[in-house]
Amino acid sequence: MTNVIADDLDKYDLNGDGKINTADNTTVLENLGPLSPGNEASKNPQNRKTDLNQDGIVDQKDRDLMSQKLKELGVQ
Ligand SMILES: [Ca+2]
Ligand SMILES: [Ca+2]
Repeated sequence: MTNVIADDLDKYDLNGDGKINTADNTTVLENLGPLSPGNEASKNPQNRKTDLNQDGIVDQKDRDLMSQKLKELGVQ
């Protein structure tokens, strides 16, 4: 078992299942795109969470953050 600190879970557990794994990485991929007020996806809190660096768009930078965290946790 990996020890996941609460802060990490809060930030990286995008689907809310209590684990950080490839499913959360998939959630990032599914939500790629801008989170502008006019964007339907931005109305979903989970989609906003997917913007890990909070810059208003889900893109490669957020994918990198997720990959980095998965690597840190030893998740394949
Ligand atoms: Ca999860
Ligand atoms: Ca982002």
